[in-house]
Amino acid sequence: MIAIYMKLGGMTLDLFNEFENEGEVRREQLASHAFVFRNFALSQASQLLAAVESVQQIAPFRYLTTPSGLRMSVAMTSCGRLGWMSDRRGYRYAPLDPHSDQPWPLMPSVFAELATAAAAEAGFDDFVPDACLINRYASGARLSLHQDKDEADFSAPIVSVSLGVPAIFLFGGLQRTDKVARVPLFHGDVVVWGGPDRLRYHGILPLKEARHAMTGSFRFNLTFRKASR
Ligand code: MD3
Ligand code: FE
Repeated sequence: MIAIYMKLGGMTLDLFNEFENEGEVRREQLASHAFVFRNFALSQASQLLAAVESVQQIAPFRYLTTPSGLRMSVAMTSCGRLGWMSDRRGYRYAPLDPHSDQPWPLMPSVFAELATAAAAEAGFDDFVPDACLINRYASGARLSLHQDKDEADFSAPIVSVSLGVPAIFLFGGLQRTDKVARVPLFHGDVVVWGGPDRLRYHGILPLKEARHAMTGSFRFNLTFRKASR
């Protein structure tokens, strides 16, 4: 195996790996309009991680505070026209990064193209995201059960890309108390959900201590949304 790694901002990038394209794309259906595409992003993983690195140079990862005043364990940043925000005043999308008072970094074309292709694979044509939230999980970081409902338009799907250390994703129903399924998400997996499944409760269990050759101890998740109409 030939692999060349480079350290950049604490993240290890895989510059050349002849087995990078290993793993065939497999489709798993979670619900009528929710799919996991295993390995869908695998061949692009090093380009995606390089793009994460360039976004975080301009808009660094930060720990947001929930409206109730709790610090989230997942570090976040955004790119695209709108970025997701949380503070004492609530959850919302905003065009400026509050850390710089500048627009969020442009959405890298490798991000936008992957999101559009994955949505089409799930039957959602012409998905053009205007917001990409980048979540960074260190060991122990978690996302408790929630719905994604800060967007102006629920008719567009959501696309999520998992990179690095695997995680267990909780897939629930339309009520918080509905039974949840546990679905492992691995490096290169892409999840697409929309239509009647758009408002399902979901979350991520605390990340296990582990290492991935391309991300070290981290898991990154890219979530693509259409936040405005
Ligand atoms: C929702 N992120 O940022 S996306 C979020 O892995 C968020 O960082 C998680 O939830 C993460 O808001 C999970 C994966 C996902 C997959 C399937 C779903 C979310 C889903 C199905 C229905 C609803
Ligand atoms: Fe979510």
